[in-house]
Amino acid sequence: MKILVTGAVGQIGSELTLELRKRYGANNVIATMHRTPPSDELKESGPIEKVDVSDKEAVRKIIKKHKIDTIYHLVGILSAVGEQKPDLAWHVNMTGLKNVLDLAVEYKIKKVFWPSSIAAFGPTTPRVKTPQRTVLEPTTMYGVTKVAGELLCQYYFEKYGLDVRSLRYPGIISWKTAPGGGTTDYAVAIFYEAIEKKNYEFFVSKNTILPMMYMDDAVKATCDLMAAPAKNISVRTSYNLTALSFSAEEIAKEVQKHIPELKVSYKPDFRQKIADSWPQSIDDSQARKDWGWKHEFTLAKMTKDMLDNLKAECNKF
Ligand code: AKB
Repeated sequence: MKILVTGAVGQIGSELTLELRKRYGANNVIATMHRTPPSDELKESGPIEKVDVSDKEAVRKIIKKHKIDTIYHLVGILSAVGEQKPDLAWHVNMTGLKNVLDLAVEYKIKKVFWPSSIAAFGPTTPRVKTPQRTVLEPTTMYGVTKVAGELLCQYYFEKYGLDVRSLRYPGIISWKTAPGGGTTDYAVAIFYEAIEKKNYEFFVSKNTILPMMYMDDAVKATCDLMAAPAKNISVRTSYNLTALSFSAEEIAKEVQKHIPELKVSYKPDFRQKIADSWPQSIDDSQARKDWGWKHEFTLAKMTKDMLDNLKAECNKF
């Protein structure tokens, strides 16, 4: 197997790439990035290349050079940045995906993974236990690119038989690489600020509830989906996926069990409107039925693991 990972320096890419190198051999996983420099761990653990995914010929060169047969296309502009730079979000998210899908057909790539998000849903979607098949009327540019991307993936599967698989990730919480420009970022930022400043100001209200997941579970879900037999994959747009749902106040209280001095306040900004347009909880029973999805991390277990790892990182310096 020769795997190409685009966006390998991002929040999910930085951890998924290392897991893929562990599973399939370091030299078989080509990590690519555009402007952000790779971490030492990524650079030293296997091959890396620089590429702008909106440049189709540049992506083609890498596919040919490394005889790629599997692609994890993770590059994407997230919701908050997407609202500030909608043209950029459309360009990166849509042109990048279309290039990858076209090249995948041309070079007979065996499997493609592409992440969708809870951002594919909007204010007209049922917000509690959101079903797999439901109204998709997002009000962010990021969400628009996710719905269009999901339909494009399904189209390439139906028309060309391309084995493309996708997950609608909830907010992902992790300690290795901070997320960049999302609405769910507060659920990560609170951990950093709790350790460094003992003070955190949420940019959403305390009652804001969103679906979330720890990175270990997100990486496991991605690997499990990609390893599942094609006959089990009944959803070719994108699978609903979830682990936890909690309010901003609930995560603050959980962190305060470990750091009682932590003070929190709430000052909602433009991201509140985005959060309010997304579901509070997700029905992911189709993923659980089709390919055996099962999450492991509870809010308590995740909080402890996050704090242990972040504190250990801080002690290194
Ligand atoms: C964001 O907040 O934009 C992302 C997402 C839910 O897709 N974390």
